[in-house]
Amino acid sequence: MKHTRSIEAYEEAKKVIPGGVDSPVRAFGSVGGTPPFIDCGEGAYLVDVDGNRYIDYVQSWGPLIFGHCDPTVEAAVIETARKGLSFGAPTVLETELAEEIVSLFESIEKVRFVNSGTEAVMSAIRLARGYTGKDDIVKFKGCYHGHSDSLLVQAGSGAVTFGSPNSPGVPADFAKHTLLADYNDINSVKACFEASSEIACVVIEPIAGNMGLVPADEEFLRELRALCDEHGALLLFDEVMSGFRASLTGAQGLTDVKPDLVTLGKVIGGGMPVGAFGGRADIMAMLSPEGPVYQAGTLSGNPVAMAAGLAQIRQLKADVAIYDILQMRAQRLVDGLKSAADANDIPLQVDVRGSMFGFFFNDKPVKNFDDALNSDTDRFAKFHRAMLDRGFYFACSQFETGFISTKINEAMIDETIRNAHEVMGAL
Ligand code: KE4
Repeated sequence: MKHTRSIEAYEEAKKVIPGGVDSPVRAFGSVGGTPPFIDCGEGAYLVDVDGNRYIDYVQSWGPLIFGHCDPTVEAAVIETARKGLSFGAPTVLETELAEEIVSLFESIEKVRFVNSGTEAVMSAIRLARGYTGKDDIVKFKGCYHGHSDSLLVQAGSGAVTFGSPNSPGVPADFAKHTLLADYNDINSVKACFEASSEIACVVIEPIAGNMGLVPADEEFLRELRALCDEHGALLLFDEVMSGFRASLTGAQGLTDVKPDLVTLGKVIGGGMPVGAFGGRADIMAMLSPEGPVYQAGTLSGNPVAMAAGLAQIRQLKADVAIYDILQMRAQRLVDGLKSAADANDIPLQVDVRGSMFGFFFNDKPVKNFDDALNSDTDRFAKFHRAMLDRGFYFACSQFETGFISTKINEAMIDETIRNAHEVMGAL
């Protein structure tokens, strides 16, 4: 593959954009090499500025469940854009998308739209703090909830559960209100509740997708629910990634545990900038202008973005069997990767949840972030680069999740597996 134009584009970008990218993971820092600059998408494919075509297993990190340039989504965007791009005033499109979400998520009685997953989680946490009158929150090591200050924290030293900043610019006074627990470890959550009587909410990805794919154990979620009830803390499911990806009703559709608040994003925007937070009506009633908790946004509920999200959600609702097909294809892919690894004595852990898939170059099952960190990231980087050079675009980090879109068919998956066998042989 030739990458002349991407290399040039990257140099130009770095002159005016920090790191040449508008989101750090796109710089390929953990896999090396020049990130392909994309010219266009075509169904299952990405096409870069050098004309190289890739089967896209990232789909903009989850939003594009129908692949690129889906005709239904595209038509909705064009038709809506022709009526105006933004009004800063209410439109019925916002109500329509809110009604779709409320009708699907039992735990969401009311919902508000924002412009990103970060904004959704940041706002939901402020709402939880406002509703409970408490300042502390609990998050899990390895879970990512966007880049708002309270969530850019890491575990303090030793057994200390209180957070310390993991980025310059986050005041220690903010970070100390965030307590860290270990995913799938209820005792570490109990330790947080022993360390603080001021916990407003526990925020969790019920299917973690930002340390690689690591689902929460059902029993763990049940115990988490009980602990929150016991201590008067709210349970916030961050389903920005798993919502409409793990099932039509996200991770909630796969467990009987119901959260108090939910955040959504990605698929509900159809590729346009949309996030959302919602939950129990009594909690959402605290939000301005009804209640005292302030939250706002110039482009929140943007009509073009709403139209794109509606076009995706309505297609999904109209044909729920899509999820069985996506899950079967995800399973076909990871089973193929596993057989390729086994044939070359390479330890590989694989997992699937709906249209989400993950694989770790690791000889043990991955249940939390410490396990994930034991993965062979060098081997992952070699695999990623070799597959990219053969036209297969996987997430550019061991600590990310892959996705299947409706445009990725079995022949494409089998082609991917054939190439993986050759690549694994050279690892
Ligand atoms: P955004 O602000 O990036 O729209 O959403 C933040 C967010 C919140 N919650 C979860 C569970 C998420 O996965 C995300 C964002 N996901 C990453 C992909 N792992 C976005 C990719 C990027 O940072 O460029």
